[in-house]
Amino acid sequence: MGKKTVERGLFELFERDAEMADELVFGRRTGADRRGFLKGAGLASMGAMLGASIPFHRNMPSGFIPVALADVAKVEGKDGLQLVNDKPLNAETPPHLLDDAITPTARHFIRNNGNPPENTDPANWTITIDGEVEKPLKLSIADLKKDFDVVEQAMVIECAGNGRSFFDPPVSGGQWTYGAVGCSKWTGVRLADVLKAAGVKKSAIYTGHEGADTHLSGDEKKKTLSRGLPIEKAMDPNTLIAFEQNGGALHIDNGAPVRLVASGYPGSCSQKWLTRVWVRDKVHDGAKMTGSSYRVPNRPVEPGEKVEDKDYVIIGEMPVKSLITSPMTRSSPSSREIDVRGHAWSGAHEVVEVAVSYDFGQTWQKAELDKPVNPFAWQNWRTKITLPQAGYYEIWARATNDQGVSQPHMIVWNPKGYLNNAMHRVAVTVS
Ligand SMILES: Nc1nc2c(c(=O)[nH]1)N[C@H]1C(S)=C(S)[C@@H](COP(=O)(O)O)O[C@H]1N2
Ligand SMILES: [Mo]
Repeated sequence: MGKKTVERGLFELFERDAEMADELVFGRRTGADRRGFLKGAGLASMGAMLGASIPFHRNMPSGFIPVALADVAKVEGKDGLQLVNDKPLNAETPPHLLDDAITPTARHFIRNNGNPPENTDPANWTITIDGEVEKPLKLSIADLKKDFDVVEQAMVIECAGNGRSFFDPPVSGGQWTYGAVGCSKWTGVRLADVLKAAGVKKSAIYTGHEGADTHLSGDEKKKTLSRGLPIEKAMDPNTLIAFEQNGGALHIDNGAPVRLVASGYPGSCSQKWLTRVWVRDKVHDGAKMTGSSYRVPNRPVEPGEKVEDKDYVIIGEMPVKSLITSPMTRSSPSSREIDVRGHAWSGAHEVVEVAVSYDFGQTWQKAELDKPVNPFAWQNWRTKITLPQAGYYEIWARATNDQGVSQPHMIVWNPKGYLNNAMHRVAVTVS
């Protein structure tokens, strides 16, 4: 951690966290068209809209939009998502709207790096499988359905940058709070079955994925994002080529008509608008595979410290995490007996315990925890707490996985703001 951060101590970090969460839910909601203006707005105009000066404005990355001025994203087929960025479209789901066991399509977050393709007619779509294979394939969606086992499973997709807005000092990139995560039901075929049909050569060690989205600049030669998977993860029977979301079509911004779902890895590995799986004999080097993209230093670093390229590692499995979806933060439940519930997940591992605290971590109460409905689904949990007297409380949740690994109190700072799995905290007042 940076010196400054350590000196400020635990509670100051926490305070910022709680404030940002509160503003996310209760912040002023302005018209979507103000957003473009906001991105270019000077300090004085932002201050005027907030009704206050911004003492720490020097810590705000360029293009940063104060969460108190965030908008509800007006996207057809989506419900209540908060806009994180408009170009490319990034929108997250406030925790209390993620209460369902399975995330409805309308509430699945959106993380686009470019513009979705214009023509997404499933009848004309093809996916090419080539590279280190015996027999390259070109498959339509009808071919996928006809030639391979069709399976359906609930799986978590979480952006590696979820929680980035809580980094201190701040880092550039989408200022996600809690809601760049969802667990929809995905129907499709196993990527492994398709790769086996193509005949994976011994030389294969990685996949490289391509999608039909276009670069924001309009330059057709530029790729938005092309990530890949270690061959073992690509061959995992739970890695799917999915053509249905919750029993219907995929939402256009979730990759219609067809996408990869490689749950347990950063969301970026789940290529949307999938057109090609290129099997490679080296680690894929497509757009956002190198540099500091989806990579973290192999050791804790000071903010601002220079990290050599060889000291970066590609993010693999995502960490253990949980979310409190009820009560909603900064609410005032009518009783001191409160039903607390949410979800927990941990890469490829099972969560074995979720505990809840309402006394700032002094004591913990175990929640009732469901088994995952299938591998890579999040696990629902619930418990009832009885707050001892009137006043302000924070409800904290902490998940522990089957390796004995729990969520931390604090973020391990890294240059791009990835992998924040600090405990979720929700504020309530009771009388
Ligand atoms: N083709 C393509 N696939 C993509 C992306 C993208 O910009 N283009 N974004 C990735 C990232 S960074 C994430 S976190 C997930 C988000 O999936 P969602 O938008 O369906 O929630 O999609 C991934 N797949
Ligand atoms: Mo992401």
